[in-house]
Amino acid sequence: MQLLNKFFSLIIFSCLVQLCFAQNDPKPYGVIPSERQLAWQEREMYVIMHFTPTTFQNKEWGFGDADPAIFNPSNFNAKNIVAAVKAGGFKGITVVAKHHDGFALWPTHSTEYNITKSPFRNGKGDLVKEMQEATTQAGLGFGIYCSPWDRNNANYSKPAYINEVYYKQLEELYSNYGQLHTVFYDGANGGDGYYGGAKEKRSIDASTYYNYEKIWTIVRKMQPNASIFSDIGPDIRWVGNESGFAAETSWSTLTPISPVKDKKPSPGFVVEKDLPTGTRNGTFWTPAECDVPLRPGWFYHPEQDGKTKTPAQLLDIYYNSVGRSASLDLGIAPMPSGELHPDDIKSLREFGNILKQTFSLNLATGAKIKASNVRGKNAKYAPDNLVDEDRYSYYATDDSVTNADLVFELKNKSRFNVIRLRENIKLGQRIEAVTVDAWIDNSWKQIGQATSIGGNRLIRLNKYFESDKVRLRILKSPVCIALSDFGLFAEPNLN
Ligand code: FUL
Repeated sequence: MQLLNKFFSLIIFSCLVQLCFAQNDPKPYGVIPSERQLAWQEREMYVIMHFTPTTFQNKEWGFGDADPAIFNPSNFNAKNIVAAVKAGGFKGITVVAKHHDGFALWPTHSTEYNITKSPFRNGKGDLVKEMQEATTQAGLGFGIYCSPWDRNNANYSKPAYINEVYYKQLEELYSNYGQLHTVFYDGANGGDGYYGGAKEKRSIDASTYYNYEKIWTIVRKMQPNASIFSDIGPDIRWVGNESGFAAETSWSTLTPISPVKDKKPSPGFVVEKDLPTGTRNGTFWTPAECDVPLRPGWFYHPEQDGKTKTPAQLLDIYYNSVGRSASLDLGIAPMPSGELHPDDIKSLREFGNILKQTFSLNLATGAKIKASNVRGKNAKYAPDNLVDEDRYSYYATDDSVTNADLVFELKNKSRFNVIRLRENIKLGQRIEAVTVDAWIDNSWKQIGQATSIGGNRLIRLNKYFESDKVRLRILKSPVCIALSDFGLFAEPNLN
């Protein structure tokens, strides 16, 4: 009898455990983002500014021999540049403090080849500082790019350049320019250059020369909030092209593969074909950044006037970068006067206005939502979480349920052409396939579909649909669902 009692108690106890377990938060799936990466995901768009003596030579890659005297922008005003960027809706500015030509835009102690040798502000200028102050004042994040490749330095390719010049430059930049939200590490490495007058070709072993492990340690110590961008992360990966597009299926995780067995993958030394898609269930949380210039080149060239990307082209890029869980890092390039071209300012402003108009009203807000399953029937995981403004409150299913149907009865019949989905990525990237249907003429019609979701997925439809009922079908996920956002939006002026 006692044995039977014990047996029943055990059963009751295990049922209680199961009940409680069903109401616990889902376990994270795979690797998850750091706080720094969550902040990066929310930032979505920033710009990168290229402006050095190379601009005055009308080149894309300065050889490293330009006379500093040519760097003389008569109308440079950081506030004007920042205002144009802000009007575009961008939330940060990265300054190329030194490009491959080796010219430092700040008064560095590491090399003579710097802004104090130019006529800018009578040799007393610091362009990085001016940009940092204007950027911070406008409430935007500031970032820095200091090219590892230096075509001016006589010691490039020898340890002396790394130890006595490059690390020193990073330390100066990471200690004197406030809190950075991102730092950019470029993969372009070695080749011909001026190299202190040697004018020759120099090559380096990209997997070992810079000792990136040491560089990451410097960044983490001096700028703990800065997301590190490079071909392989560690925080943000290059998307593998400069056209501004992530792959249709773009995972936020990556397992970087070395092109040579027994050598470590590094910036400039990685199998690039995996970068647009990332790696499903990859070893690291390393989402993509899409870097693409506003004009054809990263630097200003007068012959490219008239070729500034139009607001429509920028929107296309936006939906294929930010809309695929990546970030958009748009290149801006002042003219030799130090100003942005009026076409560039106009395009940025119009792009920003369209985004503002599109996303200011979520037509799914206030919808009545029915879900095929709610985790533990617990209000904490109810589908209402999908239409609040919180990126991390979420709808979840029971552990055993890996697909779901959600029907949204909209407050009003609505016309829309953009669908937004976000997972609660604090629990990893889970979903692999969804479809979206609209109730039209008394039946469900499929209007959209997507694969990877992650921190932000925008499905831009090829026309407007009008309905008062929309259905989201989550078709494939290796584990239970943890979706945080569902939105419906209408772009203005689409034919
Ligand atoms: C590239 C560089 O080689 C380009 O000149 C530019 O700076 C771009 C952002 O990164 O790899």
